[in-house]
Amino acid sequence: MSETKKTELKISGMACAGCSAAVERALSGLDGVSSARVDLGRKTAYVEYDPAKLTEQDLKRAVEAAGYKVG
Ligand SMILES: [Cu+2]
Repeated sequence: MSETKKTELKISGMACAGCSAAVERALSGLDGVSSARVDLGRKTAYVEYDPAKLTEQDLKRAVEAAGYKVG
């Protein structure tokens, strides 16, 4: 059984549902992410991931690679 860690990332640069969908896709596409949901109104991504495969830094990098900023 792999362990799951939950985290919230504050994301800036999202303006519409297309942006939040892009961030969700970027996070969901990572190996080790079991769930990624973005709340556009709160500008927050809720992510569940396997800490044996990924770090929070990897999540942050994926969001930035999609063109948005974390923090
Ligand atoms: Cu947009």
